[in-house]
Amino acid sequence: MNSRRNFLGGALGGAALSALAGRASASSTATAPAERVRPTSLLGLPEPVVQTSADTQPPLQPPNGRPYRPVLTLNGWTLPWRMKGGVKEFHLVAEPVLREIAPGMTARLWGYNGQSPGPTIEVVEGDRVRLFVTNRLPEVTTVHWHGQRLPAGMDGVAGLTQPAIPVGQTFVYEFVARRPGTFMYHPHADEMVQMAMGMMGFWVTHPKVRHPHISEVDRDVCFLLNAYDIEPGASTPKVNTMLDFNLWTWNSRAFPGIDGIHVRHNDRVRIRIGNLTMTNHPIHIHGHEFEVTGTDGGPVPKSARWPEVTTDVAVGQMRQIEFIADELGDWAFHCHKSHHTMNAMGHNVPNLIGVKQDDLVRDINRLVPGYMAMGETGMHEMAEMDMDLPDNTLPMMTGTGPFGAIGMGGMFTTVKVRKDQPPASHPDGHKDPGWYRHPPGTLARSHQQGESLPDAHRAPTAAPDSPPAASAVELQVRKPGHGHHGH
Ligand SMILES: [Cu+2]
Repeated sequence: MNSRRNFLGGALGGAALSALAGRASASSTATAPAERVRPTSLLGLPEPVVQTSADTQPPLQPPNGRPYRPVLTLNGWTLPWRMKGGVKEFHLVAEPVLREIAPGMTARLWGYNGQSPGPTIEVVEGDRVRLFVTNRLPEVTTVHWHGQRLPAGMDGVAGLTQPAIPVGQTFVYEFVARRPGTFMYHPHADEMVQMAMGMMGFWVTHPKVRHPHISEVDRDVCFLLNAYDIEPGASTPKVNTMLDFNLWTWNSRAFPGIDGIHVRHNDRVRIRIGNLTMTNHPIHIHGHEFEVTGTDGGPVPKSARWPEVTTDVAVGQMRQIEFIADELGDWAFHCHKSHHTMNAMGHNVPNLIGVKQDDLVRDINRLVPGYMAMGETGMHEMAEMDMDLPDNTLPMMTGTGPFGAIGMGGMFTTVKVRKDQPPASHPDGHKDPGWYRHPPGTLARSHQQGESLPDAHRAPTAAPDSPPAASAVELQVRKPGHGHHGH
């Protein structure tokens, strides 16, 4: 999963990135934050820090101010600040960015400081925060600080609470982070376009002192849910799409581009999730139960929590879930809408289960180049074959595990629980431990011939043994990727 480390060495390297953002050549180091000098008009402001890598960066240990235990942003990073006269000063730069969605596909998005989503902002309850926002987009923008208590004039709604930030200008927001919790930021100016292009970021306010409803955890991970509509072969999202998105991402990454969550056995794990897509996402974990311990409204009192294995994160909501990782293994963690664990080209494919196709697909391909049909027995075989795809296009189902094709894309990753995983504070605390080694006798296996087998019982009204004849199935030929179906 780490082949993308060479991303900046490739064709879409620093030159393309800086040409897009209009600045000097990017750092050749993909794993370290690259700092650059800005034009003189920005002198006196905290130097903006730019991240050029889509890798998960180590948590930012606070160098000053009130202490806290930092979060890990999945395939993201935390924005450093400057302390000035007791105020935490951050500098966000809204700008076009190149974002690798997964190895093999890079999107032209809008974001902040070199990435979409923008960097996570971490502060402590009671901190006075000053945020400089420089607009390097081709149109006006604002930043709305979703969920915060603040003076109305700092709320970032263009036209309502402030004039929009003109192209090339810098605005200053300042307020006290009054309550601890899980928040996000995004524009409130041309927001349909700007959020469809990827403008959003995470915000965590840590508690100042121990809070009765906020547990101390061993791991604290966060990411945003986002969705894009990028035609196969293209790289810029269509911004007018309301329903028919084809790329379902966490922090603008699709599996297998989403890093795993690697934890130590019996760690208390908190995962914070925010939804800035146009639909809800039931987030599901395998092997464990969790509780929702907070929302963007604040921490949930312990008496109001209940156990779940799936929680719906509706549009514009944030959920923080917590569990004890007490089951060893590699556990799937994903959105439970099955279309959301697929990449582009997953729609408008006719259902041909039970239809003998033989050479039909090859024949149709002579008439309709790029035609692809669901397999006669289902679609799993598509996860296992190498198909000819347009450039810059992810396979619909992808990812390989120790037992073969995983057949997942989109909003999917794994939580790996290991006895020997280093603690989160260790430099290798998040490193991928590799695939789980199942103890003998704990793995589903093939039933051997000669072993006794119980009789299979059927309900008395069981369906007939054979599916309807092929002639009864209407065959429709459609080129994938074109059509108007929602899902
Ligand atoms: Cu979903």
